[in-house]
Parts: sequence; C-alpha cells; structure tokens
Amino acid sequence: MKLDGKDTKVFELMRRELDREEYSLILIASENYVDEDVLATQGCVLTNKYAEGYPSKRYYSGCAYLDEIESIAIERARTLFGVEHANVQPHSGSSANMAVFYAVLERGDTVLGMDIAHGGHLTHGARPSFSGKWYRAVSYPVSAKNEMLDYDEIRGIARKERPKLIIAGASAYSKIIDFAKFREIADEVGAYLMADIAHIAGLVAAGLHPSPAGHAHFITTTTHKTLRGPRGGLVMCNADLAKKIDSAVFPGIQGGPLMHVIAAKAVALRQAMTEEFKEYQRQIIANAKHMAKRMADLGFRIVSGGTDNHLFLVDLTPKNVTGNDAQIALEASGIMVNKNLIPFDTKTPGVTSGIRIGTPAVTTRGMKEKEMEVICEMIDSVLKRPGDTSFMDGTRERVREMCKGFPFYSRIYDI
Ligand code: DSN
Repeated sequence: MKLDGKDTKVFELMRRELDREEYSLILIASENYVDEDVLATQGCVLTNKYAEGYPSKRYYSGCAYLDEIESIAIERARTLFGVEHANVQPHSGSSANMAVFYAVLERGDTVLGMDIAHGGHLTHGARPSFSGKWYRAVSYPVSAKNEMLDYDEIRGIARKERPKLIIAGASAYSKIIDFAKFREIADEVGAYLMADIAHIAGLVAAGLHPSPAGHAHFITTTTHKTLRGPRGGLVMCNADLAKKIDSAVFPGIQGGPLMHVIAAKAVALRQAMTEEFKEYQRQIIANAKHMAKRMADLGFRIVSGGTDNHLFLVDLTPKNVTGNDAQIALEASGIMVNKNLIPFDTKTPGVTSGIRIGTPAVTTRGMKEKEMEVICEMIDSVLKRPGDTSFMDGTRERVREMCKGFPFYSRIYDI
C-alpha cells in the first residue's frame, strides 16, 4: 500500500489496520477479505458521480457508463439468485430491510421477526431500531428444547399476532432456515415474507443453503459477508413488486447511489458465479463444522448442537468466562471474535455468555481443517487463563506466524 500521502495521520492508521487484518485470525462471522479487483473498483472515479434514479431514468447528465454498470450488476444479481428483479442501490443491509418496510407497511403495522437475543438482527424489530420504534414488532424465539427454529411455535405466534410482514433470517443462527415453511405461515396469515440472507448469501448463491427464491416476496442481503463483495446491500423480489421496491429505495429512503460500490458489487457477483467460489463456500462450511466439533471436544457447549453454515455460537458457561472477557482476551491474542448473547442468556448484551465464531475470512486466506484445529487449541488455551498477558502475547506471536503462512494483502501491498 502506498502510504506517502500528505495526510500521514490517517494513512498511518490505515497501515496499522492493514497490518491488523493481515496478521490476525478474523473469526467475526460477518467479516471477510475482498480481493484486489473489488478493492480497486471501490476506490475508483465512479465515486465522483451523481446518478440519482435508475438506468435510463437519471436526474443527472453523464450517466451513460453508469447505466451500463448498474444494469450489469442487476443482471448478475438476478442470474445468481434466480430472481425476477434486483435493486443494487441499498447502501447496506439495514437500508435494504428498511426499503422493504417502506414499500409495503404503514407505520404501526405489525412485523414478526426473530428475537435479537436469539439470533435475529436489529432491523428485524428490535426496540432501538426503526423496525421496533415505528412498527408494532413481535418476535419469535428459538425452541428452549434444542435452540432451533420451531415452525409450529412461529405459526402459533403469527396466528395470534397477525403480522403484515414476517422476517426469516438471522445474524447468529447456525442451522438451516426453511423458507418454504415460512412462506406457508405467511400465506396462512396474509403476510408478506422477507428473507434476510445477509449472512448466508454466499452459501445460497453456491447452492449450499436452500434458496428463498420462489418463497419470499422480498430477499434482502448485504454484499460483504459470505458473498465477499464490497460493503453494501441488495434487495430482490418478483416483477410485480419491482416498482414498489425501487421507489422505496429511491427516492423513498436514499438519494444518490454509491456507483463505485455498485460497480464493485457487479465484480463480486461475477466472482460468485465461478466454480472456485462454490468450492470456497464448501470449505467455509467444512471449516465451521470442524471447528464446532473440536470446540465441543474441548468442553465448550455449542448452541443448537452444531452448525450447518458458516458460523456457530459457543456457550462459555462451562468454562466460567463471559463473552466479553473472552472477546478481550482473544483480541489481545490476535484472534477476533465477537461476544454474543446465547438463547435464553441470563447475562446482559454487554457481557453475554457466549461468543460467535465464523469461518468466511480465514477460509478466504486458504486455511483448512488442519488450521481450524490449531485455532481451536489456541482459543481454548487463552480462555483457560484470560488474564495472563504474557500467554496472550505468546499466542499473538503464534497467530502472526500462522498468518504469514497464508498471505493475503501482503501479496499485493508492501505492509
Ligand atoms: N453486524 C452484522 C453482524 O455482525 O452479524 C449484522 O449486520
């Protein structure tokens, strides 16, 4: 990375972040490493251009090339996910979700989403977000029996609460989501179904998780998690809802689209059509399954009994350490995870009984089952002595050495 600009303060911090990403084990389930093509596209002159509107219907002159780029992104999203319509303009997953609310709900309407304390997302009806403030939000839990979705229970809640929108999707759920069952429930109560596949979009694209296409009225996603594109959002639907969703995104909730990001989405969507990407997604799941099993062997409790996707939740109660303390100790050791509530947690969201572990980023670096074993062993050793700074320093060095064996940005930048 060339860091000889005039703004040395910011450039130095960028350099340190590059170093952190290169020499840490990133196990935050929602993070990934984009390649140089996606990075370069995001850092290009398209950032200069206003293009309010949609291809061929812009409010500014000079949009000819942008029209083509956005059309390519739309076409690729439609092909990859097998949908009739795609809007590639949402700035984020939250904006994509907000656009769906804006398209089909009035303020005060009832929405039913997964409880945030059980794996749902802020925008699925949590109180501090627009989704819980401006709408009557009710939630479904995971079953107390097995910490999995219980579709009979969800059906019962839907019958009682009569939501106008049901949200299927999660930020911290490790099992398969049955979108067809969700659609049955939505039809029974006359609700729209929105599938938020932000976490699992890459798996869905690769055919490794059942697709919500053909079941959900709306599919929303981020583009930067398992999908491994730029930070942004995407919303898809059938042709009959296209007008509603387009006018909800612009001019409903957004102004000018981020055309450099849309171009980078197009680049990433093309990458996601390759056999190499499918193989990458297969390895993400293999790595997550392997880690979850190994962690269980080491005496940790895995929420929902294991994983079918890219992540799993670890209940730290048997190890007598909180999620917050674990996050701090692991970060000091060069291992990035996030503290996470587990279903029916008795601790606060700032403390938590669990951590969430995801494999998309380490898999991008080329790490496989063998490396997952080493990572589990390092996590276990650190959490046996969370206050031992010299042990954490030693682990930090081990992590650095391990990362050197799987270079990523150091292949293209002088770090
Ligand atoms: N913040 C994301 C996550 O970490 O899961 C969800 O948007």
